[in-house]
Amino acid sequence: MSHQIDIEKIRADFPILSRKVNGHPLVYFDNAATSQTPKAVIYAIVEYYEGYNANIHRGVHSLSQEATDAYEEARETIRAHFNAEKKEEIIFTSGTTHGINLVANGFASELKVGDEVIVSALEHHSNIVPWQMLCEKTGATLKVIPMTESGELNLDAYEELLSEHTKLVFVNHVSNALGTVNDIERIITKAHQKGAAVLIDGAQAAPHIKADVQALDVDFYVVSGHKMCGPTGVGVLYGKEEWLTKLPPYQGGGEMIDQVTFEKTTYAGLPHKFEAGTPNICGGIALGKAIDYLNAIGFETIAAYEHELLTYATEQLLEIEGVKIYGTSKEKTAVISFNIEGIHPYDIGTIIDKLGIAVRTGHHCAQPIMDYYKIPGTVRASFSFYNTKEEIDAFIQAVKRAKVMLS
Ligand code: 7TS
Repeated sequence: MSHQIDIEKIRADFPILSRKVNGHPLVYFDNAATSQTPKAVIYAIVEYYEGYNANIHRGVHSLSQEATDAYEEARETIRAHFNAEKKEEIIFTSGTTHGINLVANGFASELKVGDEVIVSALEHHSNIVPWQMLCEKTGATLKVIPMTESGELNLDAYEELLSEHTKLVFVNHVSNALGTVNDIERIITKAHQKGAAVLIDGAQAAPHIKADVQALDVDFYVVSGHKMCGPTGVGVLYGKEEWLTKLPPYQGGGEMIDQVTFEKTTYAGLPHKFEAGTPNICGGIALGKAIDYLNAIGFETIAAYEHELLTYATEQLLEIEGVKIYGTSKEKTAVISFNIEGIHPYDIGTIIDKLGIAVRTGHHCAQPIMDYYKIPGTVRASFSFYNTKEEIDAFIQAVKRAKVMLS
């Protein structure tokens, strides 16, 4: 019983799931792009703007105090969720992209010509481009962990890339395009043996896997709120205190200072040093509620149910002639990237949208993966714990129809 999910109850928490699209019940299979939002999170946003909207950390008045308390309570919820040792190690960002850029910017003063940084072949562009920019700025060299046909990383090759020149390794926990769960424990351990720091992009893991940053001993872990049932425009950077203390601030402005004169400014302590300006206060509070919501269901329950959906959908899809699935790693989240022989993914996505089914098509901001498979893109169906087997049946019927129409 521990893995049973009360699907009716859960679906009732998500008002959007009962709407129609193009005259058909919405089947939302684009969860890897953005998850849907439960009432608990929607109401937290409404309650904030109706009840205590005010700027934080600066007002003596009651509203400001209430908003500050709620925001800091959310930071504590996030700390506990990721098992960070200290609240100061939790930096609110606008999302994963912001978190990665913040760290990449900080490392500009850490790197020099001859240093090496390692990325993987499975990354989203937001975990590639900031590091390329960093290498351009510093003269450091970017090395790439190769991938295999099944969409996994070749970690033996990774170990050969590591050397005393390696300063930083950045890899995603879960690939957005293929769903591969990477062996980040091994990646982190091996990097640390060479004295390199590790940033894990947890954007795609956060809705499915509860990461324990202390057990992982990871240096940086970044996530986006909008992929884990929270709102858009808010995310989290976890960083070990020693690193966050060492790295320079990313942006200058209000709230990140200790003293300002025209001669010299001293910076505030953590986490404020990295939180210049008025943050997404409501977003942070709502993200805390989203994390509470996910934990109330339980990550083991979520993973077991989503795995059932993945297995069911994979079996059904492979029965359609001409279907090829990309990413067949044993450890996978509920993502299926596929093509049908001779048909462009965009055409499938467009036709099934007419039947109410939302999937993403294209390169999924992971062009190197598409280049590896020599394809322009895929159709990507990504499932969440609020999806059902009946929705998968509707999706399979729609794909079959699209195939007939496009063949
Ligand atoms: N890293 C990974 C692994 C991602 O999947 C994404 C977004 C990002 C970083 C960037 O996150 P953001 O919130 O800062 O934009 N991935 C996707 C996707 O797969 N489809 O749409 C967005």
